[in-house]
Amino acid sequence: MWRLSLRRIVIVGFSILALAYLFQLLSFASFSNSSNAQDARQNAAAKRQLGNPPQWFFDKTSSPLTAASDDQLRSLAGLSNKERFLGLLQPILIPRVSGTQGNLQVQQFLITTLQNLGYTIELDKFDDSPPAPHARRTFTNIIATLDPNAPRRLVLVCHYDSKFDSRGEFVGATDSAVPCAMLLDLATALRGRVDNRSTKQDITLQLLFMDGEEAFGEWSATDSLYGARHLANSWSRTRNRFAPDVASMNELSSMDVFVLLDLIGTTDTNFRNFFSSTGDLYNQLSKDEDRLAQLRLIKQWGRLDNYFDRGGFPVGMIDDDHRPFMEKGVKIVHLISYPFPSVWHKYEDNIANIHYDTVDDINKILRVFVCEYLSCRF
Ligand code: 1BN
Ligand code: ZN
Repeated sequence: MWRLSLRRIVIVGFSILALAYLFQLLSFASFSNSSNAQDARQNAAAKRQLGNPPQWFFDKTSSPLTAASDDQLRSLAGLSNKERFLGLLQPILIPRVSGTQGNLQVQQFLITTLQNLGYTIELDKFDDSPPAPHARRTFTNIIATLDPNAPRRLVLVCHYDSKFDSRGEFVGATDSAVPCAMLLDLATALRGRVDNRSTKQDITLQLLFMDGEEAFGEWSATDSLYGARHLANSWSRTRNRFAPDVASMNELSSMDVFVLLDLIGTTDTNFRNFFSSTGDLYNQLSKDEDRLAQLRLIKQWGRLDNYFDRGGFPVGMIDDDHRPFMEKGVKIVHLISYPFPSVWHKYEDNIANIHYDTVDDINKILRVFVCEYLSCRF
């Protein structure tokens, strides 16, 4: 009698458990079905509202970061070459005020170097008038794209003009000859690893060399950011070439993120997170710094802290070439040293105050970040 009821209890118990499991499976399936169906309905509504953008436009919402392995970090760090970097910096390190012969000379150097690296070049040329007594002049933004047939772009940016000074001697090493040389160095070091679009996504590398960032007199809305204002306006008015039938999409829709480098190269280089919308990317840069430091692949010479401040919360914004793009909805990472280097807008912002080991550390961090974003070949 006792044995029988025990068997019954066991059978009934198992049956209850099996039923409960079955019920859970069924309810989960119907829940995920209904949430999938809900997602699909919402996506379809968003698509209709935007005029049916292509899939790559929706893929942009998640950053395609794949962590590099330790061996990959070693291999990327090993691509540094001091002579190569200085060879790329030296031709830029001359007075190059917009509309002058020096500016034209640097333009030609950038274009030739990038063409030799396999980039497709577009020039955004326009005339504008700085305040008197400065004459009306031509400004030229240089757009270099690795694979012009890829619809999405990881965009790295510097300004190649230098600030006007009455002596005609200011060379702006940190502002922004070094950042521009860093972009050329990155393109050289990663040649053959990011030949064309990423293997995982429809995404490529685009480098922007902006003209007319500097004010000729006092920094103001009309006397500054000549190139950035023109290019952001022009791209916001141009239908996206990868979605020509979608009225809501313009050339800016192809930018995953606009990463601006400025005021880099002295020992007092420090970055901060200015934008919560790109906090994940800033954190990745900061993680890359940590991993390179742990593997002793960067020097962090004489520093008590990291290059990438871990303060957590974003601090107020600094006006720069990103603003016209940001105001049109482009996501921004602003890699500008803050506080500004002590040589900022002084004649001492020259090669004597550039610290190669600092620049090289940041070159390595950027190389790793770009490879993680674009899934480099190794
Ligand atoms: C950066 C380098 N800037 C100029 N040269 C931008 C800037 C704008 C810096 C306003 C300080 C104030
Ligand atoms: Zn400046």
